[in-house]
Parts: sequence; C-alpha cells; structure tokens
Amino acid sequence: MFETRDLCWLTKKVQNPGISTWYMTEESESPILKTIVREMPLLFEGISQSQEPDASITFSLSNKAETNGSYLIEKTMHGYRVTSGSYEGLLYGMYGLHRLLLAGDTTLFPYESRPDQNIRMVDHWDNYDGSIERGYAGNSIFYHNNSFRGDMELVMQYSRLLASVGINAVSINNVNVHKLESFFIKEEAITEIKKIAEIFSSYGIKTFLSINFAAPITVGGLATADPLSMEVGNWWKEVISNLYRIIPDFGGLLVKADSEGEPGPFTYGRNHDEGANMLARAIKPFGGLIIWRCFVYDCTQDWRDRSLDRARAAYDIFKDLDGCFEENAILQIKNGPIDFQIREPISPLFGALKKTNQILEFQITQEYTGHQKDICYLVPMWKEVLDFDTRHRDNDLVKHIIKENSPNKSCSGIAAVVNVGMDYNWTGNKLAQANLYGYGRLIWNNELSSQEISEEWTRLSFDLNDGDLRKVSSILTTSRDTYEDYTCPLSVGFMCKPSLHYGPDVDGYEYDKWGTYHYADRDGVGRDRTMATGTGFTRQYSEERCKEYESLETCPDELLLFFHHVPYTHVLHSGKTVIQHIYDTHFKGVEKVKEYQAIWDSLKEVLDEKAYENVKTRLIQQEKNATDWRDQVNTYFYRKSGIEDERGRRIFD
Ligand code: BDP
Repeated sequence: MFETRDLCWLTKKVQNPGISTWYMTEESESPILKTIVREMPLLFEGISQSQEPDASITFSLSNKAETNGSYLIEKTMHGYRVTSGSYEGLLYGMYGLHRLLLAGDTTLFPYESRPDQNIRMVDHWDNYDGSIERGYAGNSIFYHNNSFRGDMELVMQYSRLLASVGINAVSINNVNVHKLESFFIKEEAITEIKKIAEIFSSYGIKTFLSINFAAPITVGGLATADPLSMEVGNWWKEVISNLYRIIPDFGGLLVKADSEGEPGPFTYGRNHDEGANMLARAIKPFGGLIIWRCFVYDCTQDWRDRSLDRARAAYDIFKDLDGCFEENAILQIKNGPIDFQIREPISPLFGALKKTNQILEFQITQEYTGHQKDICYLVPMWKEVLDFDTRHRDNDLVKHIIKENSPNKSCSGIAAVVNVGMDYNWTGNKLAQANLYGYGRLIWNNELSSQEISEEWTRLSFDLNDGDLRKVSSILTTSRDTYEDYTCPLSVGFMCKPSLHYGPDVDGYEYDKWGTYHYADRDGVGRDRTMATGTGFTRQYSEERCKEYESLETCPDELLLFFHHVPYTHVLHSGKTVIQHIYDTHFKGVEKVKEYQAIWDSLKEVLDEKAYENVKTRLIQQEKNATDWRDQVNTYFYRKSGIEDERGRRIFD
C-alpha cells in the first residue's frame, strides 16, 4: 500500500478565517513565484490568490538590492505584508509567516529576519546504487539501483522542507565519489540531474555535485589528473562548460581529496590550493563555486608512527595556504579536528584561517551519535561550536569568524551531512526531524536557543498542551548530554564498533590503523596532545586557548581526555576522580533513557499513534544500547584500573 510521507513541520495549516486571500505585486515568470502560488494553499487553509491589493496577505518586492533572502513581515489593515529584496526572501517570508501564525504570537510583528550565514547547505552522502553512506532512514531519495529514481514529487516535498528552514544549497552525491558516480559529470547524467536541480531551484536552492579528483583519468581517459597539467585543466573546463550549458544556475563542485583513499593533488606532488584553484578558475566564468574539504589526513600515519596525530592534519595542511585560494574557492572545515564525535574541541583552523573563504561542516546524520535509533538532538552541540570564542582576537566567535575571515562574504556559510532517506518520516526516528529542522533554523538565526528551537519544532509537529510540549522538548534538549554520558567519557572518543559506529567496542579502534586511540592502560587514559609531552596539537590554537588546553589546571573537564593522558585518580574540576566520573555518568545515562521512556509513555494518549510507536520502539533499542555501553565501558575501566565504584554499585546491573 502506498504510504503518504510525513509532512514533518509543514503538516499543519494556518486555520484563520480572516486570512482568505493573498496578492502578489510582482508579475514574473520566476519559478520561485510559481512555488509561492503552489505553496500558499498548502500552508493557509482556504486561501486563494486575488488580483486585488487589499488581500489578507500581500507579497511585494522591495527595491532593496538584497540577495541574501532577508524579509520583513508587517501587520496591515487587511492582514500581513511580506516584503523582500529578492524572490527567495518572499519565499522565506511565506514560510516565516506560516510558522509565526502557528505559534500564535502576534506581538512579534513587525518581524524582520535576515540570515546570519550566507551559504546554508546540506550534503548528501547518497550513492547511485541507492545506499547512503552513514544513512539511517532508508535508501536514497534520489537514486535506486544505479539509476535516477526520478520521483520528482518526492524531490519537491524535500525542497519544501529545506526551503522552509532557509536552506539554499544542496549537494546530491557522496563525497566519496565511486566509479559510477564519477560519471555524473557526463551529459546523460547531467540531463537527469537537471530535473532535480530545476525543482530545487524553484525553492531557491542551488544544486552541487561531488566530484572525483581523478575523473580526468577515470572518466576522461587522460593519463594524469595533475592539476598543473594544461590538458587536465582544459578537460575540466570542457566538463564544466557542458554542465552549465545544461544547468545554467548550477551551484558548483564539492571535493574530498587526498583523504581516506580518495585521490588528490598530493598524488602529483601538488598542494591543495593548486588542486582547488585549477577547478575554481575553470568554474569562475559561470559563477560557480568550488567547495574543498579540509578533512584531509593520511589514515595510517598514526598507526605507523604513534607520535603523529591525526587531529593535527587539517591545520598542518591548510594553515600555510591561508590567502592562497581563488575568490570562488571555499574551504569546508569539520567542526572538530577528528571526526564528528559526540564531544570534540573546535577545529583549530577556525580563527587561524584569516584570509580564506570558509564553510563550517556539521553532521546531522547521526553517524557517531546513535544512528537515529538513539535520540540525540544535536542543536546544543552546534550552538557550542558557533558560540565558541577562539580568542585569536577579541570576541572571536566562530559564528562571526566564518563570514569575517572569508574575503568573499557570499562564499561563506555552514554545511551539514543530512539525515534523510526513503523512510516515510524522512529521518527514521521521528524526533530526528528536529535535527534537520533545528539545523536550518539555527544556521539562519545563530542567536536562537536550543530550547526555543526544540519547542518550535515540537509545536509545529504535534498537537500538545504547553506542559506536554515541554516534556518532549525536555527529552530533546537533554539528549545530547545523555548520549555523551553513556558513551564516551570526557571526550575520549571512538570506543564504538569499528566501521559501524553504533554500540560499544572499547578497544575496537585501539589497535587499528585509523589513528583514534584512547591509550587506556592500567595507570590511566587519554591522548596526550600537549606541547610539553605529547603530540603538540595544542599549539595549533590561539595563545590563550593553547595555554588553557595545555594545562591540567585549566583544561575543561569535558575535553580532558582529548588533550591529556591522566591517571584514573586524577581529580576533575567537578571534584570527582576520572574513574568515578566514568562510573557515574554511565549509570546516569541509562537512568536518563529510562526517564525518557516514562515521559514518552505518559504522552501515549496525546500523540498520534504512528509517532508514538515510532519513538517508543527506538527508545527500547536505545535502552539496550545505553546498557551495553554502560556495562562494557564500566567493566573495561574497572578491570584496567582495579578501582571500585565508591558507591558500591556492581558494574553489571
Ligand atoms: C567519516 C565517515 C566516512 C566519511 C568521512 C568524510 O565515517 O564515511 O566518508 O567521514 O567525512 O565520518 O569524508
């Protein structure tokens, strides 16, 4: 039976008999205006388009030459007026009005909204065979069985979700570009991609493709992919001009090079600016962008030589290239120096790169954070990153740096690996929708709080009274801490099952080649990354942050084991020993999950059955997962240290 998909936070229509007509001052063939025509009756019950300016809602283009999507909503005699300097802004204004009216707070008008970040992107790690690298909500919405799925209705539904939270860019294939996907730059595929891109574009979203750096060889049949070879440069120019001939408003290319087996400029003794700039120059005449990832490291180096440190890699490679990139090239930097762990310090490239366009990269898909089985609302983590002060200058917050340190402000922003798939509710776990929603809302307005966003999402997604709404929101807002509690203590990281990245395997990566070691032995635990005795990673931060992390006196508890190797009896700022902290948090994590179950059960009567059952089933899995983590981590450290839990709890419960 065909199952209609969840409309997520766009499920509810505004029910207001006073709002019956809408009017558009512009007459244009713009696809975005056509989108507004189609969307209005989906968002406002019983509304129809009018030819008269005295309609309940009017949209008008102002003559402010703004292209970033800002908009203004004012109350008028007849209802509301949405104005913007761009069509995109009118679209965002429409969704904004829908959201505000559903929230029922009319004191907010006039309401002016401008995005804090320019590029607001989601990245798909979807493969042509339909699988998704690190996908936890079913198969790809774009591909099936090495062909384009061709379900344009689905792409449209997805575009609505993205545009409604302000996303304006999407990359549609995996950054690991396998053989079949490397042919996406050929005409046959581009014609298919064009169909997808047209829909996205009618929602103000630019389409990007990930490419394989060795494509000149594998696709073009050349003998080399050397970025300084004239032949290679010309080959890319031709590929790109063909792309733009078919998709004139194509966004650009995303590149993962010299990382985890992907080819790159290093193969030819060239540097990353040489690789990125060659492509940037080829795409510049068409107004396109090259987004170049900084997730570059030799995945076996720490294994070969344990004095080396994977955390240092991005900075070591890119810091000296600051200022060397073309104006349409952008570096995409993961939030932490390693890889999307539940707790990491900030990437030291933020603040250190002062003359380079930059995009901060988050992960919405819950690779290391519970696979969308466990609840883990990630907005609190993202907020910490955005609000982090690098102390390179006064008040040098990451959320400002992204734009300020980018010479070309329009080439800066935030991207994230997205969490959607073919599951009827898009994200597997209904509550994981809050991460997609929250990501969009937060990167548009960096000042929103985690709680505001979670309450907003809950209000748009369920029909609950205030008390019940706060219950759902309380699960969300505490869930990141809970996941951290029962998994990795004090930012130690990577105690998960290798490759899978779900569930515990305390030594799973310890003797493996990937360079993510916790160094637990009978005396202590943690990676020494200090300058004094360790890998010297702390040196990559500003002077002030470096001092803070270098010293045990000042290093924040939650980052302790990322920077230091300490005895189990080391006393934290919290007053607890490391070992006791490990025991306590792991017991607490499981208790919190049981609390979530009780809260969720108490909502059975007021939630729709499907959503209720969806989360209930996952909470059962989460409890099992949390218990496994608790038992394995606690037993492991008990056996290593030989130190009893001071509260006398048995490690296995
Ligand atoms: C890691 C994932 C891997 C990705 C890689 C990346 O495990 O699947 O290919 O990141 O970001 O987190 O390129």
